[in-house]
Amino acid sequence: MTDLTIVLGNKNYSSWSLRPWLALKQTGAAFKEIVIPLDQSQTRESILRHSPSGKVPALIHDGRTVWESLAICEYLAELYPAAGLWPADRTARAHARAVASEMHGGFAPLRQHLPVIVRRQYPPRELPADVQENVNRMQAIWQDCRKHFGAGGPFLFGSFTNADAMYAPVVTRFHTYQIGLTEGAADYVKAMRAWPAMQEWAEAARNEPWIHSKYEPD
Ligand SMILES: N[C@@H](CCC(=O)N[C@@H](CS)C(=O)NCC(=O)O)C(=O)O
Repeated sequence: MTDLTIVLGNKNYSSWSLRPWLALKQTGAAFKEIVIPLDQSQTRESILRHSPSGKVPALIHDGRTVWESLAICEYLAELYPAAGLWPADRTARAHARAVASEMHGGFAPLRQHLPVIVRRQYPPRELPADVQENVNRMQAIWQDCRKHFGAGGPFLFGSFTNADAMYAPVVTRFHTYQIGLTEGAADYVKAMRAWPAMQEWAEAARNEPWIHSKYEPD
């Protein structure tokens, strides 16, 4: 039997952990989880026991370690080709990889200004211009993917792929901060939040004991 363990930050706050965890769920494989609470005195030491970068997530498969969320998603796509973690069509696949990389390397203003807090919802507020620009670009990406490649289902490329996994923490942020969205983007957020794996993650986040005042001040 395949020996798979994913090392994660706590689910309420760890945006990067959600991505490969969703991809792993999509493979249908059995796996173990190690959850390390973020921002505690022993966090770094605990993560370094599993991940050479000192960051989560990391995947441990048959004794080898893969770190960096996008690298883990790529690895899972290779390990489980039947899971369809990248679209089968080459053009769609190139597009999916581009939007996944754009997410992995970009959108710093949004990531800084709107931290992931899965279990909370806050009243809408005005966004700084650079954050609003990120929101607009993300909605444009989603609309473009849905229009050209999304006919087969509710996700960016029809069925669930690594591109959806990469944007999943944005979906939770848009919900948490009640960001005003176009109809198409709102539909996508709804479909993603209804996805059983997303619901399972949200439920686990709700039940976590750790509360960091840095993220949840009230
Ligand atoms: N580029 C990395 C980012 C990973 C990352 O920043 N993870 C955060 C948690 S969401 C972390 O490990 N923080 C712990 C720390 O910095 O001590 C990836 O894609 O996996």
